[in-house]
Amino acid sequence: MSKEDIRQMGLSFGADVVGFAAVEDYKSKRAPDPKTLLPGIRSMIVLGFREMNGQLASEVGRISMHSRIGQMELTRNCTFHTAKALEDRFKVKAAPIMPSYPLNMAAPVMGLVADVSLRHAAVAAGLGAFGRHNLVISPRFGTRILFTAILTDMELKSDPPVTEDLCDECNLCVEACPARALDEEGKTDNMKCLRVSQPFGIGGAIGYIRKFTAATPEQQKAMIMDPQFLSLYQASFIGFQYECYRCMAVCPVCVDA
Ligand code: B12
Repeated sequence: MSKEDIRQMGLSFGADVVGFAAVEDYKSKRAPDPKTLLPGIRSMIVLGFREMNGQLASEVGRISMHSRIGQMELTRNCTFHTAKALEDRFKVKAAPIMPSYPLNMAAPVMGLVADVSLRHAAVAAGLGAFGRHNLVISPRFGTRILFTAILTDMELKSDPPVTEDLCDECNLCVEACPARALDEEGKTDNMKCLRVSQPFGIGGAIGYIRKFTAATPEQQKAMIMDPQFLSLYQASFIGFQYECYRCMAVCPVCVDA
């Protein structure tokens, strides 16, 4: 089975781009050593899925989120089916890594460092390069791309890296960030980003529970009908729900629409 056959398999299940990284070329300072995740790991197959232009054109978080939910389903199905097809046909080990959760919620990482840093995996697999917004820019889809991966014991050589500097340092992402989370170069201020991008995330839930437990029974009655609580309830079954996509949306690299 050649890399080209595997690439075609990923594309046929719905990926827009597929790249390969030998495990030695994957370098994330903070994510764990991949050998602790899959014994005998030799390579990573990285899949990229373009984000919808309509999703990013809307200023309404819910409209963007409709697309993102579809996108998450596509990425999960495609990554799982590609991994399963590899195991079924070639007697190899293939462990799919989904786009976001589950994450290690224990301290000190508390959901902020994934088991596999998909941006570093994408860079190692020649699918893009980091930009000023600390996101990976693809030569084909710009910043409008999400990644998943498959860890495997197959021996696959890395695809050639993107050596071109794709970020034109226009600073639009920094200026457009409503949380000012990108002011410091090379670092995203996670807490600032989270407060704006996930108002109904875990931080919002903890704050609400604290307020609720300190409230009087009368106040509690009102709090159960509060839109903030109803949104938290909705997020509890939708999963991570982003209200902000600005750093992706304003990046002009490779955007035709
Ligand atoms: C936790 C998480 C978050 C957290 C923390 C982000 C963070 N700083 O790591 C929060 C909630 C804040 C977040 C926000 C967003 N996220 Co997020 N997130 C993740 C997740 C689940 C884990 C990231 C992780 O492990 N980080 C810890 C490690 C990687 O950090 P690190 O080694 O220290 O590297 C950091 C810096 O050192 C720096 N860096 C490292 N090397 C280099 C090299 C250069 C040259 C430069 C400039 C910088 C740089 O960039 C990193 C980020 O700060 C990944 C999925 C995954 N499994 O990877 C998605 C992921 C990174 N998120 C993604 C996206 C799209 C977003 C948002 C746009 C939200 C949205 N609406 O979707 C924002 C963007 C914020 C931003 N501009 O940084 C995409 C990025 C796709 C892409 N094209 O790069 C990912 C890969 C999800 C996916 N499946 O595609 N995210």
